Amino acid sequence: MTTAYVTCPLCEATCGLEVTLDGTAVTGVRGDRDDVFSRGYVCPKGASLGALHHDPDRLHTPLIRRDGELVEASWDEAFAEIDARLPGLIDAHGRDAVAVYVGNPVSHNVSASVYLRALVKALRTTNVYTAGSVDQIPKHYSSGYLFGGAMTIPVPDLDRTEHLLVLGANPLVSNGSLMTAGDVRSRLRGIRERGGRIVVVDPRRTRTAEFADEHHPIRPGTDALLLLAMVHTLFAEDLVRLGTLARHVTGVDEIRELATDYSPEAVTGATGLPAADIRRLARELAAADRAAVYGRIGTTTQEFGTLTSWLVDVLNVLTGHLDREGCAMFPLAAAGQANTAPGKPFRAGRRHTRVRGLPEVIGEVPVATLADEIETPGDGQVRALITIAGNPCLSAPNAARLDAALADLDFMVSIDIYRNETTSRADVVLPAPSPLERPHYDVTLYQLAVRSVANWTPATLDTGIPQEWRTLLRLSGVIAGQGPDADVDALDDLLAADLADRYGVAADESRRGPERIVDLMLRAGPFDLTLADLEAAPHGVDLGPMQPRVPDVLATESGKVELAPEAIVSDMPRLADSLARWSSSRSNSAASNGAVSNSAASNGAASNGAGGRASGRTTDLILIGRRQLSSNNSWMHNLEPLVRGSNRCTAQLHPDDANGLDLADGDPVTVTARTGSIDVPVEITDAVRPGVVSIPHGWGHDVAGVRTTVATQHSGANANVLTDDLALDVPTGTAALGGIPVTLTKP
Ligand SMILES: Nc1nc2c(c(=O)[nH]1)N[C@H]1C(S)=C(S)[C@@H](COP(=O)(O)OP(=O)(O)OC[C@H]3O[C@@H](n4cnc5c(=O)[nH]c(N)nc54)[C@H](O)[C@@H]3O)O[C@H]1N2
Ligand SMILES: Nc1nc2c(c(=O)[nH]1)N[C@H]1C(S)=C(S)[C@@H](COP(=O)(O)OP(=O)(O)OC[C@H]3O[C@@H](n4cnc5c(=O)[nH]c(N)nc54)[C@H](O)[C@@H]3O)O[C@H]1N2
Ligand code: SF4
Ligand SMILES: [Mo]
Repeated sequence: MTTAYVTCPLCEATCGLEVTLDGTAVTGVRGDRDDVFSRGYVCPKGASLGALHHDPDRLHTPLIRRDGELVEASWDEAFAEIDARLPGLIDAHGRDAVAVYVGNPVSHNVSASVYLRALVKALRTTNVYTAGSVDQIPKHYSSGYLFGGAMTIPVPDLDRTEHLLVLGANPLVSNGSLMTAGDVRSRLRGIRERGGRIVVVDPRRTRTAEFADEHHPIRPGTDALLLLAMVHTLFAEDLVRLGTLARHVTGVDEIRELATDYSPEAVTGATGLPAADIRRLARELAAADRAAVYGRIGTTTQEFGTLTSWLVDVLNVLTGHLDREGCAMFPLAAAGQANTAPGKPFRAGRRHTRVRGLPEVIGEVPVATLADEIETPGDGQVRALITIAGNPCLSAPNAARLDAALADLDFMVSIDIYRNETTSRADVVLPAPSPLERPHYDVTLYQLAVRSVANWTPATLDTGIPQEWRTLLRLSGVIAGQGPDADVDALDDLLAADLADRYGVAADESRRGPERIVDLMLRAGPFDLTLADLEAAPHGVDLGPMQPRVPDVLATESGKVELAPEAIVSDMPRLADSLARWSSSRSNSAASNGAVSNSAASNGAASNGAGGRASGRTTDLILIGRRQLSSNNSWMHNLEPLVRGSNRCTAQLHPDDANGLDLADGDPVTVTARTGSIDVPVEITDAVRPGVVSIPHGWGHDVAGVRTTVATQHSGANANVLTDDLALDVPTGTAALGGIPVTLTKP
């Protein structure tokens, strides 16, 4: 029997876990009570790391498509196949003919995230897509223009704050996002135990909302209006106090001007929140000494993702709650913190996509247009796709269209641990090691952590699957014309030398792969650590709470916080239009006699002008998503312990809306949107706001060709058949996955 201490790579919380093994069999996974950050916390997913490792459906051998079927092959055969097909395709059609899609787990995988750079560099394609464009890109964009760096994202100082205003986030289920906090539950409890307040704005009464002091069930997609009305109130009531930050901020007068028309009364109809409550939210935020406004997925994957993300921080600045203890602060990671050295000011839209002209942001383009780029002939048409740790057939908007488009590709390669809804479409599938088979250090997420911590995890097990960095370098070698057997170690030396040069430290030549890279990042980092220091500290190293970082952290042209950048403010007319449309649709609608809380009038549909309407056996509603404690986006449904009980794919519906359709709990219902329709059972609950239907994403596993036995038995339906590839946050092209108008029909 042995024990290993590992950092869980499954979500952003970076919990420390204690794994017990009998030889190579994992016999138990529990929270590591001595972990400096998570102090013993573990969630159902983390506890399933052993089950994941031993899942018989996990891939161990490459697959190659022969006569239409994926069959097992050796690594040499797989790379020979790639070498036979990919370089020729690039020669014939150019660099942009190959697209890359990078999925969420890459952010939690140092091997993949660092070495992906080599692949993208070798490819030199502009068609780089990531899960970021169905996630956090609006926050990179707003932070980039406000503070100068895409990773200069303020996070709430959870352990010291006394007032937390949460919009569109459910940390008690998601365990925190763009806010890395091991054991977020205890940290939130701490706020209340200190006598502080937690206020949640969410169309659904989530676990976090239930736990909070207050919940405001906002109409989806109207957060920017709420936040502007709060800004309006601050100016109207002379509550703007920048404090010591004042000399580092420009644009305050422009903000006052922009908020003029957005009084609480002006937005109350659209948001569904009483004007008196909006005023009170603004006053209480201003009055709190230590406070932070925080927004997540509900604020980024919506029609006004950029404006909302921006206004979250505008409020933090105007109330003096940026860069101060207990407020929204800039983290400092021990390794790789992107904003420690002065860089060029952030700029997006340096190029645009071929078909729809959507902007590049942080070197990526929106996955909402990947199908367009595959389907539309012409110079630069995407003919090959490489996916790494992604499942866009379940995670991207208008998923059915994307799935169909994949069949038009000339060649597709996937690196994954499963043969899933996306990788089953590939011509070559390359297995990646399970989380317990690879070393881990969370280079990405520690940059967003509420405390500076560092924890290194060596690989616990080895089943012979090559490390992902080796696979990525070998693939880079093929693309660089070095054939199927490139000297991976030589490529690794080059990459390490390049990084050592950039960071100004010498690489430790006794190490290689991610070990060497993390070591040099640590040594170049602000805490002067080495990998050996972390190897000697299996429960992690705590490096203290966040510290003020302004002005050094700012990298804008002016060197200040630029509160009203043109690249963001230019989206304001779209918001004004939506407010005007909402007001006119409401006054024209038969159901608009004042009541905003009944389902017929509360649909809002600000984006399409339709009034909420129940007629016969159909009703029009607004779709939002829902994260589930035992799900991990699309990919852990193959583990029996995680698909038991309440972890089901249902359409949550308010009793008023269910009554209108004469639906009982558990009845099947057909949900139809512009892009398609799905059948799901209804779950009647007053937790969702009237006029809103909530369906979780990541389900829909009954697809031919997959090898996920358990998931297929618990299939559920694919919510992204309903989300619309045309519904975008315009400045960034990020998909508006929430706020989609749908029709429910009782079959
Ligand atoms: N258990 C579990 N944990 C996860 C994941 C998982 O799948 N399962 N996924 C991980 C990933 S990839 C991410 S990005 C994070 C996300 O982390 P969170 O953002 O905290 O997760 P969600 O539960 O999606 O919370 C979004 C909330 O926004 C609300 N919402 C929807 N539309 C609107 C709107 O227009 N306005 C407002 N104010 N609210 C709205 C939803 O009702 C929902 O409660 O979670 C991570 N953690
Ligand atoms: N409707 C709706 N859609 C959404 C969302 C929503 O809230 N609502 N949320 C969006 C968000 S926030 C996100 S992040 C995306 C996620 O979208 P994706 O990243 O496209 O999908 P995942 O479900 O995370 O799939 C991850 C894949 O990586 C594989 N994998 C796991 N670990 C590894 C590894 O170490 N190496 C390799 N090579 N593969 C690995 C898994 O088997 C799985 O196939 O979904 C988005 N889609
Ligand atoms: S909360 Fe996240 S990091 Fe912690 S055990 Fe669960 S999945 Fe792993
Ligand atoms: Mo995400």
